[in-house]
Amino acid sequence: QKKCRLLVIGGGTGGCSTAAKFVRKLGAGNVTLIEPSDTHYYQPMWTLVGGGIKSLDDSSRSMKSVIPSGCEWIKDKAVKFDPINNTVTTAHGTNVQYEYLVVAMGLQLNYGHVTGLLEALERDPAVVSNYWDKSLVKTFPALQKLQSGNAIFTFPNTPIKCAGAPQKIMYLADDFWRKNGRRENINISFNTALGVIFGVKKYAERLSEIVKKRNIGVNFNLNLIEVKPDSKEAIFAVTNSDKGETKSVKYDFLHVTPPMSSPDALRESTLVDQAGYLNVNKETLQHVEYKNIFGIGDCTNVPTSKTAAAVAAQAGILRTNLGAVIDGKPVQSLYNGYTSCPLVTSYSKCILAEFDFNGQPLETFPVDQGKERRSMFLMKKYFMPFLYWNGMLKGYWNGPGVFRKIMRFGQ
Ligand code: FAD
Ligand code: UQ1
Repeated sequence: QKKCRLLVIGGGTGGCSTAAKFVRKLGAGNVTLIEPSDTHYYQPMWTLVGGGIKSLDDSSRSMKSVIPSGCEWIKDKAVKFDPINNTVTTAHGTNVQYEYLVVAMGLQLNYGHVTGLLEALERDPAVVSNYWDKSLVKTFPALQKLQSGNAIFTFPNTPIKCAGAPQKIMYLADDFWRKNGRRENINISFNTALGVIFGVKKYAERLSEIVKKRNIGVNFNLNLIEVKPDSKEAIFAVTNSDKGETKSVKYDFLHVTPPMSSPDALRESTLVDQAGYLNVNKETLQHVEYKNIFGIGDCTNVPTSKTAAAVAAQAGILRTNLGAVIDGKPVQSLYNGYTSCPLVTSYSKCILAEFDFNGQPLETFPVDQGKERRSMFLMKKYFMPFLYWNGMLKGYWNGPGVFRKIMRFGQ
């Protein structure tokens, strides 16, 4: 049995930022973090790794180096939550008792929910996925190898992290194959379980123009359910048909975005809503039932697009509100749903989507960010990683809200 004032579950984007902020508030020795991995990845870089612009190494640091000093790290998995007795149990049987708990467990990738997919990822070099370090390293070699045929990119029927990523890699692939003179021999299609190309109207309109101009086929309401590497077939369920219709497509290249869910250990706890996500107040990030528990990032039921940019904005809200609870004051800082998705559209351009809970654009810069811009690409490639490692993980970055207010002053 261990005891601490604040316990953080998960050493990803949200967990490290939170731990850094609260080691400063509570002092060394008062914050404990549970995280099983040795490596911390800057996942937003994975689109660029898939495109061969950066390496997997560029996106990683040792977990030890990103957990703030003064924070105790238990290198283990949380498996049981007992919010009545304020205790979390790990896989190796350690019980940790806390005064305050922050849950930042991210999303679980369910590759196994698509029949044959794990096997295909293992033995077919043409089946790749940017969402998992193991399969991400296959993406660029497969882009280089493909000379002709059908290239398929999928989007599943569950919430996912970075909803733009399934198509960002498609735009990089399109640009890559054009530059290498092969594009005429390759058919590109985006097969998505959704009925729209992007959830925010402004950016969806721009992306629709782009796919049209680049001769990329978009097929809505198709959910990948099976991959057959022997016959090179991808089987999709037609989601708007009630007759159980399926559609089989031959692939020569297949980029899969897997179905995702809240992690099993969290889903099986009493802390979640019906869909299995941590049940928090979307504006204060405080658990709806247990006032000493807060949530941040992808594992919560906060109804905004799941990104590191959203986590940045949430980190500021969480710092204020959990800080208030610790000090015996009321919670009052309210999250507007800010999230951002840098939609990489080629090897030199990016549309920087930024929006709120209502899908209203909330753009930082005083220019039309719906346009493909080189400046935004450079920011994504060079500035964001710097900001992430040196600002965000150290607890100093709460998103660009302040800058937006300054730069758009008077508009
Ligand atoms: P994570 O950072 O995923 O961290 C969760 C942590 O919890 C992990 O370290 C995990 O090991 C740990 N954990 C899980 N289960 C347990 C357990 N039982 N016990 C203890 N620990 C546990 N965001 C952007 O803002 N911009 C982008 O351009 C962008 N592009 C992306 C592209 C790709 C390909 C991917 C995969 C993601 C992208 N994202 C992007 C999304 C971004 O990476 C996530 O939204 C962000 O990392 C979420 O932070 P988090 O703390 O909620 O979860
Ligand atoms: C952001 O804050 C963030 O988290 C560090 C990202 O994740 C990598 C982003 O992609 C973006 C776009 C932001 C927003 C920041 C600015 C300066 C617009």
